[in-house]
Amino acid sequence: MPISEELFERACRVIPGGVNSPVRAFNRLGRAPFFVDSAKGAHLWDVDGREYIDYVGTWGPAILGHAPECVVQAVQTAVVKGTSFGTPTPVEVEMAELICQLMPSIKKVRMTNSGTEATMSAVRLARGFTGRKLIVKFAGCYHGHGDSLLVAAGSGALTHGQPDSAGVPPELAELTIVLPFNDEQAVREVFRHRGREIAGVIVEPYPGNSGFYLPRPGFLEYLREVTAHHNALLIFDEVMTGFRLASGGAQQLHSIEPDLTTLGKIIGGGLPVGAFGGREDIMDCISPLGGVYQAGTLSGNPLAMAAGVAQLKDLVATDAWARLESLGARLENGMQRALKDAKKHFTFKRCGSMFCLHFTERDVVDLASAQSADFVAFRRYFLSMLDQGIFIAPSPYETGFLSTAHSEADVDATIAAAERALRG
Ligand code: HOZ
Repeated sequence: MPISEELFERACRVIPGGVNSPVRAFNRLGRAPFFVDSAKGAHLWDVDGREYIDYVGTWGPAILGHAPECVVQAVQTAVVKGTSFGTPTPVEVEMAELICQLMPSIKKVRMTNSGTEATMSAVRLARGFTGRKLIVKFAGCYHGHGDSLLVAAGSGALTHGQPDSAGVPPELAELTIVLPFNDEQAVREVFRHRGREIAGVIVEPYPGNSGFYLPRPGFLEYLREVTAHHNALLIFDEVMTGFRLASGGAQQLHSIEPDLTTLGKIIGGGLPVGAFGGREDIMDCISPLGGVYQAGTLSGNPLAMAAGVAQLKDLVATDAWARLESLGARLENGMQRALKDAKKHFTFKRCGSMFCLHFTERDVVDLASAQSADFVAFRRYFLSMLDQGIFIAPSPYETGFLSTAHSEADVDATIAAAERALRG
């Protein structure tokens, strides 16, 4: 029996579903997940010695690929000085300054240990600052697993059929208004009726948790306008897009200044991390300056900060975004060609290094269109790609990630594998 299968059997006995996060399960795909032994650059090796070109990229953080030299060195240097102190360290200041410099809408930033903590805290802060209760989110967007945001959620919650999680009291869920992404009219209506009760709108500016798709021209700009008009806060969840779509994230692409931004993934270089930041008057409402409480023993952890600072500095120094765009364009062209050759009219969406092949002929602009995808076709494609040594997320509702470590040869091999998978 392959070692992965043995491990999975053992894991299932002691870990719910055998995994420490539901997105890692291959449940609906009829196979056990593989267990990783090691990773370097754009490649993963499993415990059975199989090699994969990786497009999961640890769900976003690995923008320089796995174990990049700069991150490994930074962590090695930091670890011998101690792993956590529960008191401030210089590298936390460096990280905060770097974030504020790269994302000018952020005047002050607080570090957390995960994206979930960041979004949960941003929502509490929006409520504390405005004195209002309602939060608006968009169907299929995933903002971590805080109670207020596990309503019509994407990612693993959607994949496993639990977009509205059990255990979230209805009284709390009622405070979250869910609207279709890209539907300006729906946003207008809700603000017309309940504008004075809305603390904030939280949005993934480029949704990446019900597959990946793009905002219609003007949609994000409208969110900025309507929230400002009603004194509600605009929260950009840039956990996935931050420092990935551009040095200043999606907000830079649209020249929008959200009131608050949530971050994670890339800023930890693969170590556990999150952050939320924004306008100074809002951020100063957080304890110990203000009455909104938020805390964490390991927040601003020196290893995570060292890794994240090293990764961010390398991205800037190498202008990684130009390289990512060129790889992304190569992949997109090749995939469109492969689709055409296979006479499949599926929808391919991409921005920079984020992409998704939707197994539907409809244009994908929101959750409903993403859900029109053919799951059986996805499953066939996923298994064929895996068998050919290409690892994409085990769900049609996730995003593919390129890294600067992917080579043109990796991308071309992926396109060739996709051609075979689509024909099969
Ligand atoms: N935000 C991640 C991708 N959708 C989810 C990662 C996880 O839940 O483990």
